[in-house]
Amino acid sequence: MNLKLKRCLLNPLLSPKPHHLWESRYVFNCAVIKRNGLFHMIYRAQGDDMVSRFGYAISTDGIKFNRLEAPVYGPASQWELYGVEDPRLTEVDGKIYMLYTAYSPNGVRVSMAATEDFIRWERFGVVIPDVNNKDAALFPEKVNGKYVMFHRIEPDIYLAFSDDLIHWDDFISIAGPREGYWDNKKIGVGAPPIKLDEGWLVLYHGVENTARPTYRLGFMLLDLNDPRKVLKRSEEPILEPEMEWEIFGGVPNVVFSDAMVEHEGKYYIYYGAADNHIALATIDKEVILEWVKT
Ligand code: BMA
Repeated sequence: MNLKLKRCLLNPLLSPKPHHLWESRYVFNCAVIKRNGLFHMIYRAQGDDMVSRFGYAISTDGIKFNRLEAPVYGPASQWELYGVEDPRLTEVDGKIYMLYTAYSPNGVRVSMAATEDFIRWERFGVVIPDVNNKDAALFPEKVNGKYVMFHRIEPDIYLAFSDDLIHWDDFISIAGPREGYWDNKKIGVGAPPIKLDEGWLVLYHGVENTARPTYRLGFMLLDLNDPRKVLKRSEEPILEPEMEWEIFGGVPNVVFSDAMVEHEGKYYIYYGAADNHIALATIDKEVILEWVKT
């Protein structure tokens, strides 16, 4: 079965803006959520100071985005001295939550914020202390009475569970690198999961252990009632660096996604290309449904 994503012909969708100091060098990994018929994108950007901040862009068709002049989110604590990275957005109980990586001389930590308008944010700070951790994404609803989050303690994808979204425990590794595969070094979750009748559809990235690590994308399917169980995992990558702007850039040979949105019978997968641009690739929902059923 061909699970390969199709690139949008207008790629890359967003690139750095030389006259915006905060996004003059790189724009890349982004979260996207569809709400009231609009696509809202929170994207990672770096300017001359190389500190990561988040910009906000909005679109009616998921392809042409308008961005704000100024970032909407930036470092605000000791944990964020080097910046805020790789946002992932999930609507839970009618509220929009963002999990992201706080980066500082003391390491990387999973942090959380919430918003109603993508511009004003309520900050909760670090939610998983004590351990270097990133690639976090919230499930859109409770599973068996608990909130659930993906996170990554190298090299595996983990889950954590919570009663209140603030205190997290029961860390458990659910999947790791596969020897002899394109994801043999480390893996991390991509977008927040999408609920299907057959299970949770999860986009993830895998890193290959080569001199210059290559980042590619794949799918997993997790059990609906017990997401600790991996039911399926794509054998081949669904997207890998092939275009010039995916192979060359801030960090070469990287496709890295934080966002998957259902739209008009397709999944729209937004990704950072070579840590330099934002691009879009899609797959028909029917193809996914066929894959999960076989
Ligand atoms: C990861 C993250 C991503 C980045 C990727 C490739 O560790 O920091 O933000 O896209 O590396 O450089």
